[in-house]
Amino acid sequence: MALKAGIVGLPNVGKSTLFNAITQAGAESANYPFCTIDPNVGVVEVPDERLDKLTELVVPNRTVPTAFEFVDIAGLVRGASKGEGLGNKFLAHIREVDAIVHVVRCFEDENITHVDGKINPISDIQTINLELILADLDSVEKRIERSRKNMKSGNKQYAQEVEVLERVKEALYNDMPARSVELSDDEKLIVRDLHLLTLKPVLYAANVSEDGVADADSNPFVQQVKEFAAAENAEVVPISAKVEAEIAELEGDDKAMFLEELGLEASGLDRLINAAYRLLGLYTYFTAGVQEVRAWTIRKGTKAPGAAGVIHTDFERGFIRAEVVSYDDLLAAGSMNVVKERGQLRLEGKEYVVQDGDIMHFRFNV
Ligand SMILES: Nc1nc2c(ncn2[C@@H]2O[C@H](COP(=O)(O)OP(=O)(O)O)[C@@H](O)[C@H]2O)c(=O)[nH]1
Ligand SMILES: [Mg+2]
Repeated sequence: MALKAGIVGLPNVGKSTLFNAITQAGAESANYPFCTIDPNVGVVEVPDERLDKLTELVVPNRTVPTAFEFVDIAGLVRGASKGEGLGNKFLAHIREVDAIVHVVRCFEDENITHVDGKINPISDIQTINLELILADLDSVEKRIERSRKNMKSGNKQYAQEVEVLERVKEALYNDMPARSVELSDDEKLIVRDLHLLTLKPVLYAANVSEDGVADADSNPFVQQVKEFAAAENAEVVPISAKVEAEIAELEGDDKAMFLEELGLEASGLDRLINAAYRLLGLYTYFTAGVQEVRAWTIRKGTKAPGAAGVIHTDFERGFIRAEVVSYDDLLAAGSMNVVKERGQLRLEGKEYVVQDGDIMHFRFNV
């Protein structure tokens, strides 16, 4: 399951700098066979304190975090929806990702040209959003036209389709993203078909200058972005791409010293990665044995057999039952034996919906 977050933004806002920092943090690609080999795609491991604690408890031969992919999507300029720059190619790349990290320039630097000549994060965001909205409007209008023709057959399904799509179109006309339209589950299915760009969840990465990174919240540009994002219920992660790129090259004590010099407690990258992971609607479950303690990624709402299938399709096909204990129960008990004594190891069947933090052991037969 290769879930992807795409990094978008205007030219010269720091997308590639951020992407390089993310990929330099380095993931053992052998552990993640699902990952694409492409210079613009990087694998990131998800930092998880629970995995560290489980490792201390079990002392396995190896520990493997879960991971997902970041894609550096270059080339968006004003007019992309009309074919400017990389135009449609760029938009096609966005269509393939599951969530969007929108990098916004909040740093000033005379040496780095801004495409519009001055720093204005809100206008930058709107420029990008407008291109996405225009592309979606195109898709929606085409589909409405088709559905109207099909309505003549008398099939009620098309009338409903037109009604829903008209609501989405109305929002787009008012410069609102498709995700702002409230839809029932049935309606979502209709809209999902169109793979709209503005339906994808978004978070904003406010790229601040290296000297302002410790106090990013008082940066007026960051404040503007936060206000804007609040209206869309979107998260903002202030980060200095340049600092992160420098941190990514350091290790151990050097890294700690550098962070201290900057007045930072931790790298902003971890926060960004975790925020993107949440944005993708993902849960983590664990397997914990002496060979390996490992984190696995599922979508919220996945049932036990589906979760087993993330490890191997055989596990899903031959699924019998799962032994499950919650992370909190295992941590409080201190060992699997105590968990069993306390009766906290549950046997769950095919209908069990896996929870974030579950520790699972699958019984299967193929
Ligand atoms: N001063 C400063 N420069 C930055 C920062 N982030 C990126 N840059 C510089 O801005 C330029 C464009 O960055 P790049 O990552 O290539 O932008 P992209 O076009 O969005 O991929 C490069 O020269 C970077 O070194 C930052 O936080 N502060
Ligand atoms: Mg770039």
